[in-house]
Amino acid sequence: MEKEWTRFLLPYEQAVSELTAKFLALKEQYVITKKHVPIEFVIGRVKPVASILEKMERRHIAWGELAQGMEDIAGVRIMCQFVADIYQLVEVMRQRKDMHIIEERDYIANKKASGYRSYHVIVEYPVEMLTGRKTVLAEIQIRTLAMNFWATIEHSLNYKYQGIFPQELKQRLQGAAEAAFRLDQEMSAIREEIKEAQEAFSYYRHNEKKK
Ligand code: 0O2
Repeated sequence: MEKEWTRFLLPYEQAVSELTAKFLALKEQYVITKKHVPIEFVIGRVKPVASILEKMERRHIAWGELAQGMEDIAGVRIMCQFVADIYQLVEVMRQRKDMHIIEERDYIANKKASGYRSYHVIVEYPVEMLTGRKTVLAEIQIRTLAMNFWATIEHSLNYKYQGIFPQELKQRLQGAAEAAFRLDQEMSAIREEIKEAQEAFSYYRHNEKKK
């Protein structure tokens, strides 16, 4: 059985490492433009077998339906500074020819009941295997640093409470999610002000030189 899992997960391992490398390469391309870099860091993982089995049971997914029925066996997470960076990256992904978006879930515009915010993009991604091309599904989660901070804490608490949070903790987490989102909004507003100030300053310098 262990061997079967290893064989099944191999293309997913490859997809995660290729996608992670591609988003890091994209970051490098932004870096050399000397403009704002919309990617802070990138991580990837293949879902552990125990989590796959748990989700198969919860969602009633049969072994034969696994490849199509579970979209997040290959998972990549991209962290950004600003909310606008997330939408910029989604637009970049829409233009790419090496991955095909089949679904987008905007949990920023439509936050989850838990308070969770993030942008999920499900892609079909082809990997070249010894036996030929195999297309797998991968979930790309794009979030700000503040959203990631919240999700990481909530995820570990979820593990501790097995998804059944005491009411007070649930409310505090929802409150913390809103605080994280206000921080994102505040940082975006400050960024816009800085941009405006910089533009005004370079306009002033330009006109001063002409005098
Ligand atoms: P892990 O360890 O990240 O793999 P479901 O998986 O049934 O909850 P669905 O519809 O398959 O949901 O996919 P969805 O909701 O688009 O995204 C699932 C993944 O998003 C989760 O994977 C988490 O990574 C993240 N996520 C979704 N909702 C929450 C939430 O309320 N809190 C946190 N912290 N993360 C969330 P896994 O499998 O739960 O975990």
